[in-house]
Amino acid sequence: GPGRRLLLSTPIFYANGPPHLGHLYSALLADALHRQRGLRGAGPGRFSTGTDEHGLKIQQAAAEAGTSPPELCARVSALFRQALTQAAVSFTDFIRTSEPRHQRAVCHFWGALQERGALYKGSYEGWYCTPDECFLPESQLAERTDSQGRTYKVSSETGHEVHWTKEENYMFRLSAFRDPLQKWLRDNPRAVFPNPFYQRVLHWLGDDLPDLSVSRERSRLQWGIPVPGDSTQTIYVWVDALVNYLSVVGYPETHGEWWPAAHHVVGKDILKFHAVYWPALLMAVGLPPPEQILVHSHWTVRGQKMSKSLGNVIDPSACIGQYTVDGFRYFLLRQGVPERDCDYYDEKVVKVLNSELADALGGLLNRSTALSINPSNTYPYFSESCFPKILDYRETKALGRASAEDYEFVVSVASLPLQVASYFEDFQIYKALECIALCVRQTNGFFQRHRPWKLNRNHPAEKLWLDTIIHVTLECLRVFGTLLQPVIPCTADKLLSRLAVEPEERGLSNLTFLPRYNGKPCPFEGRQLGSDTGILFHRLEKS
Ligand code: ME8
Repeated sequence: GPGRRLLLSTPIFYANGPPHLGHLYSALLADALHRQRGLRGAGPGRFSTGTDEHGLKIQQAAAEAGTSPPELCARVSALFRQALTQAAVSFTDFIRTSEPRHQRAVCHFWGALQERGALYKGSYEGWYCTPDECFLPESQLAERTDSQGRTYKVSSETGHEVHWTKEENYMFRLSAFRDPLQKWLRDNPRAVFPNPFYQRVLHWLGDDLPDLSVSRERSRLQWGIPVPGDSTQTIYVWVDALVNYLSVVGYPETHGEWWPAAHHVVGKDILKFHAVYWPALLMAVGLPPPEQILVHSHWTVRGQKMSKSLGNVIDPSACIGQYTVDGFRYFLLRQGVPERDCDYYDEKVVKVLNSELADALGGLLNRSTALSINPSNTYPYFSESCFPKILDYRETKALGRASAEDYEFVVSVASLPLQVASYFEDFQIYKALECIALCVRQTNGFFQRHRPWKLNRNHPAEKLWLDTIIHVTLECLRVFGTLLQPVIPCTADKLLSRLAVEPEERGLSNLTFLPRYNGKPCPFEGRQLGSDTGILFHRLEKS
């Protein structure tokens, strides 16, 4: 409802390497949701992102780079901040897990776990996967053979090698939370979204849920937060990282204003951490689980997994240089489908952007605002005599000049705002964009089939119809521009400014399409249009 607070988050990204396409995709999904909420006037919202800076992975990356972990983290964290800012990701909070405010929150959280009896000290033995920073049960391992014929074990999910490891650890009583987790999910069928991921989590909870090792021996892992009161142990990086969602809202002091109104956007690779461990940890300290976990799949590049060794890692900054900020945002959100993996290749970007942004949307704006058909450069008047309101337009013989096809088209654009809102609600931004693209095509069809450039402005009856055609087209463009703001903020601004739509008229909650068709006044009629007649989106060269 209105006035509701909400915290939207991205994962915090490992500070062991520069940002890539996948990181940006997560951030863009969250950004589009956050911007859309703001435009809806949905209430105070925060949008957090940041970097995950502790753990063996970072320690090793620093050693490889011949530097110290703090130095590496400062450098990589700045790269993330820069990449996200460049991509117009409108985060309100950026957290680094090496910050004192976060360390304080983690220590407090640990204390709360201990106080409530959720931790015990145990000796732990098992297959440990360093790159994934977790112990894995036999059921999640696979055997591999290297070129020398040596067999070794890997995580079947990530393919990373595991080693038999034995150590004294603090253990978290995760097993005690199997029933509460199942109940939480049953009571909240949208807690993990989209549904296939919800099913996956339920399936996991059908199996045994062993206790979780939540600390590492300090001798093996120095780069991390020491266990309060036991300096021989370091807090497990995932406990440390997950608590970031509380430290951004000021845990342990001011989180109450925000928690549990949190929506976490995460990749499917870290679903278990967010949908099993995190809610259990929260329950263990007496806090409710987050409201929603929004899960997306992965991008591959020309059919292959992105990896440093394949040299196919896509650098967001280079793509933005090539396709512009809005171009790249549009492509990723238009083509990325949360439920399944998506494949990236440059030819596809060029094709989508040229056809949908440059030709269809840009072309429509260009043609409908051309001075040759609208010499006064004003928002023209709608004439009811040309386009009278008819509900049963399929039955009735057209009274004005509009055809049954035109009525169908107007009805479909009129339903667009609600449709788009519901797709955003369902984390299907690609579908929202697909609907908008379809309506843009229909509007082009409408404009084209009436050949307004053939109408004579000096002939009174033809002028009414000409102005009505342009009015309807500009109304469509106004709706598209308003709805596209969360995805392509800069292009939408250009479009809306060209249509003389004032900043306070750009909200989503009071968006009405073609009010004159419904007998309501249209505040835009007669208004002088914007003066920037530049190209909305430049066509890209085939790469
Ligand atoms: O896992 N396609 O950080 P991380 C789409 N620090 N998204 C991708 C992707 C791809 N190919 N590759 C990565 C971590 N991502 C932890 C998170 S949160 C408390 C701690 C995205 O740097 C996706 O969202 O490995 C994935 O979950 C995230 O980046 C992992 O980033």
